[in-house]
Amino acid sequence: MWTLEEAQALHDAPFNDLLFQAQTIHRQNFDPNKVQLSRLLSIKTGGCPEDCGYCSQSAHHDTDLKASKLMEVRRVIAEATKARDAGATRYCMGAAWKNPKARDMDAVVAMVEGVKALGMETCMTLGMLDLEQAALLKQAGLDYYNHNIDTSERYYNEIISTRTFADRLDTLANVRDSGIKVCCGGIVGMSEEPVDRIDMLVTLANLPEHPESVPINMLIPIAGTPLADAKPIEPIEFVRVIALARIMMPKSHVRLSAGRTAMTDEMQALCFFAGANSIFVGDTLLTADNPGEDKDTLLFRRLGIEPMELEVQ
Ligand code: SAM
Ligand code: DTB
Ligand code: SF4
Repeated sequence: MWTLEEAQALHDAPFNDLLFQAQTIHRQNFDPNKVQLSRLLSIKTGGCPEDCGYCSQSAHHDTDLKASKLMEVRRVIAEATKARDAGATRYCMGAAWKNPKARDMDAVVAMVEGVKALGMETCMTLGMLDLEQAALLKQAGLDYYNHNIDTSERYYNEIISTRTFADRLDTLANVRDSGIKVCCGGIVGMSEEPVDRIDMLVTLANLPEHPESVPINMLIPIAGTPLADAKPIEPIEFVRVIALARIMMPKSHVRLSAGRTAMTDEMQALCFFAGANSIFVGDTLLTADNPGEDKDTLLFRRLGIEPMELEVQ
């Protein structure tokens, strides 16, 4: 169990000491020159009843986004095939729902089965899940479920009012109990205090089991959302958060998630050194821009990084 004081002391250590420790732990657990590639697809975009202050897809905010219905299964599989052929090993499908409805489950199950049959790992993020829905997804072969705590418990209420921090933890417990692997992280750069970032990592590291994947998103400011003008996080501070995540959850894949288009190559290189070993590839995330294949291929070549192969189960 981590205390906030222990995590804070690590976070505040001289930068070189923090990075040396993070890289040492990283090497004890992973090949330091391999990064896992995931690909996202928004299977149901916009019109979300939740009011997450950062999100382009919330019906509460006046963003430019066009809402759409649930995508057809065969289109999802066609997109996943392209991602696999471009080197992605995990396919992550996201829907802008508070929770999946009973009538959606057949289609969602067919998507998991279809993508799995392509030989990729599957991940979904569909909002809250009850135990029954989690069991159904597990049975379909779902490998991961993404559900983020987003920030500290203290700051959470400033960002989202339509569901609680405890609701998030309940869904995470249902996912864990069903035997699906957990992908859970958060966002930094939402005008939170440093202590909120540290406390978020303490909550993650003190879950009954560490999430197998920990996405660290840097806020992508979206016009029309309450966080459109949030002050960007300072790059060195962002790298400290990655290093802390690596040290506190040594065996988890730490994903350098949203926000890479606003990062320099040097900042991303420091994040990889600090222990990040997963990214989203492709030129879009769910609705926002991502660097795209050419840029990432070039960056990996310059850093001598290679895509991580799928572990044989
Ligand atoms: N609706 C589902 C949910 O919220 O659980 C899944 C999709 S939601 C878009 C997945 C995660 O993306 C959020 O929890 C948040 O951490 C991240 N995210 C959303 N918008 C973002 C933004 N503008 N910048 C950075 N991260 C963002
Ligand atoms: C996560 O932590 N980041 C991804 C994934 N989980 C679903 C989503 C990032 C979304 C970025 C904003 C957008 O594309 O709308
Ligand atoms: Fe809806 Fe997810 Fe966006 Fe929140 S983050 S508004 S739950 S799509």
